[in-house]
Order: sequence, then C-alpha cells, then structure tokens
Amino acid sequence: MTTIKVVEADITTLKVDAIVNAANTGLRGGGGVDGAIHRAAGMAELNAACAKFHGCRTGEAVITPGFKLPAKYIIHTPGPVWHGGNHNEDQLLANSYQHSLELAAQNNCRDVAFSSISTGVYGFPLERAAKIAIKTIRDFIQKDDSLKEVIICAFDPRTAKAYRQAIAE
Ligand code: AR6
Repeated sequence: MTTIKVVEADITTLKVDAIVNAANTGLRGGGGVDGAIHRAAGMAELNAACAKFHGCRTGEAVITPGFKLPAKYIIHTPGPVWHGGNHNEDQLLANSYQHSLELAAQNNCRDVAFSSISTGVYGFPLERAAKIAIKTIRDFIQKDDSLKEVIICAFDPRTAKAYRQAIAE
C-alpha cells in the first residue's frame, strides 16, 4: 500500500528517491522552488542535464539525477500557468502529477516528494490545485502500488493545510 503525507519543509533537504520540481518549459531554472533546487543541486551540472531535453511541454515531465541533493533524482514538470480556468488548466495540472508519478515508478523510486506545482508564480488557485493533485495521486496508486510513499512538500502552513484538507475529503 502507498501512503500519502504532507510535510512542511524545504524540498531540497528531503532524503527521498525523487523530488518533483515546479519547472518551466525551457527547463532553464528560475525562481521559487525551481531556483532553490537548481542552486542546491549544483547549477552547472543540473543545467547541463536539463539542456539535453531541449525543453519540456506543460504537463509532461523529465528526470535528471539529483546531483548534490540528498534526493537521488529530480523530476521536472512544468505545470500550467493559470489563465482563469478555461484553458485546460485542470487537466494539464493532473497531467503533471500523472507523468511525474509514472517517471518515479519507472525509475524504481520507493518515495517521491512533490512541490506544490503551479500554485506559486503560475497562480493556480491553491485549494483547487490540491484537490486535483490528491485525486491524481490516489488514482495512480490504486493501479500501481510500487511506490511506498508519496509526499507533498509544502513550504508554508497555508499550502500544507490545503493539501491536508484535500486528503481528508
Ligand atoms: N521547497 C518547497 N517548496 C517551495 C520552495 C522550497 N525550497 N520554494 C518555494 N516553494 P513556484 P510555480 C513553493 O512559484 O507556481 C519558477 O520560476 C512555493 O511557496 O516555485 O509552478 C519556474 O522556473 C509554492 O507553494 O512554482 C517557473 O517559471 C510552490 O513551491 C515558475 O516559477 C510552487 O511555487 C513555476 O511556477
């Protein structure tokens, strides 16, 4: 059985098989959690590894080593930018979680920690994003129980609360 849990932490400190980065389609690093991950993993190595993909579409995901991080892998997924909700944002966000979980399972990960994809500068409403994330994770782990634990790594109490609430519903 796979468990889902919420932790409040800096994702770059987590010793898990994979962490999931809220990336951009250029995979060139940026601000927010993406910037923190690139700095902690080692800019030069991670940028070189990311460059090999020539970008990544919204809702898709790619995997690189974790380099200097305690995590073995980094899964990079560009979530959707919120444009009001009528631009396929919900499906694209679900795709980000789905494809990241698929990559984690394909790489024999036992545990994977997600950042709160799209809910920072991309502006996706937090409660709505949390519901989509938890539903997608639950649907996935029902069919594939190779992961032992899926962690949502929140950086602030409001984010942690939203995902805890989505789990409780
Ligand atoms: N550990 C865990 N979560 C964090 C950390 C951290 N060290 N730092 C920030 N967060 P965002 P997005 C949280 O904006 O909305 C970047 O520039 C943050 O509080 O990082 O998907 C990319 O390059 C928020 O809850 O991601 C893209 O251009 C969550 O991570 C763009 O931002 C996501 O916020 C992606 O925007």
